[in-house]
Amino acid sequence: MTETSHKKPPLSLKLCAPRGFCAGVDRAIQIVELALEKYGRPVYVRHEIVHNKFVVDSLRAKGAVFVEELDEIPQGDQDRPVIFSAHGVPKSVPADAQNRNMFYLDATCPLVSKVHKEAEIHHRRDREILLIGHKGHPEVIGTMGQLEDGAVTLIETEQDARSFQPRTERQLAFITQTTLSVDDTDGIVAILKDRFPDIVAPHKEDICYATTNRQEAVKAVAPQVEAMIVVGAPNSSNSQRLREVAERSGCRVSALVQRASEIDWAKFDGITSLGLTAGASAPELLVEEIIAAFSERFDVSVDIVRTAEETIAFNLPRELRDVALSSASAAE
Ligand code: 0CM
Ligand code: SF4
Repeated sequence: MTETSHKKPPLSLKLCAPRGFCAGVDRAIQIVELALEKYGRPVYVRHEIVHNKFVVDSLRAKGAVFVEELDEIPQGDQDRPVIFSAHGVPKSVPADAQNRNMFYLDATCPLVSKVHKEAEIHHRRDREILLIGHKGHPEVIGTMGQLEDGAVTLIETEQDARSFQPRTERQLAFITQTTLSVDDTDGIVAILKDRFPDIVAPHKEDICYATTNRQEAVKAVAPQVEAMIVVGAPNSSNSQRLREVAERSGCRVSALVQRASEIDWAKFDGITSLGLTAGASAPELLVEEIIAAFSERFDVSVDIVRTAEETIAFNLPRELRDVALSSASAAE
């Protein structure tokens, strides 16, 4: 065999930054880890703590038990802690936990809780509330569940915004899911504002900083590359949106993969440039795994394309601060 036949084709890999874990995911995972450290195993978690199988499997191996509803927790374990996922829960869930005398920790992202509070304020001010979001997503179920059934109308599409008829004479207000497409949401909001100029908007965007920053980074990279890989799970809303943004920004191939083993190599045959990012719930380890898999087939050169700096961090729940402090000082 000649030397040239061994040569791998060159690949310019543009790594989006920011990518991967956000402050809310970091906090949620820490809550499970610290709860295991403080209370021992098992610790129950209602719903995937974040939408990532690798994260969930790692925590399961440490003693976390994942359930979808509180009534799946066996009678004998009702004294064990239960943690609510980063996506938030309807008001009925903590109420149910209290009725069962369960000890719970809330890992709802503070930026999701902020939207819950907006819903309550609008309701108190007697406004009719619209929620822009995706039906059936746990965050949407949680946000709608802050108020009684029927108090919030879900708007999923521009068509919904066009056909929506207020049910009351009350002033309108809208809130949104935190992980939406910035562009799609702008389109829906423009229609609502056009039809209802007095509609009350969030003071500060409900789409979170992490969602916005990761979409911006993909927009910067996508026009420079033939293909984009987003590391993330199919049930991760923010990861799905990144894949769409890449596709709409002109990438010929735009794939969402959980692990390197899911890559459909035929799609990447002959490419010379690739963009790579990760949803807010995808660990950096999995990004490294993808780079290693490409490096086996291509002569990869990596450039980082940074469009924002992120410094935000959230406080842990009071109950876990002591154990957080002692594990931090043990690590020093
Ligand atoms: O909301 P989404 O489906 O994007 O959740 P995720 O677990 O993938 O990301 C973090 C969050 C939240 C809320
Ligand atoms: Fe919070 Fe945004 Fe991260 Fe969701 S994606 S956990 S809302 S910071």
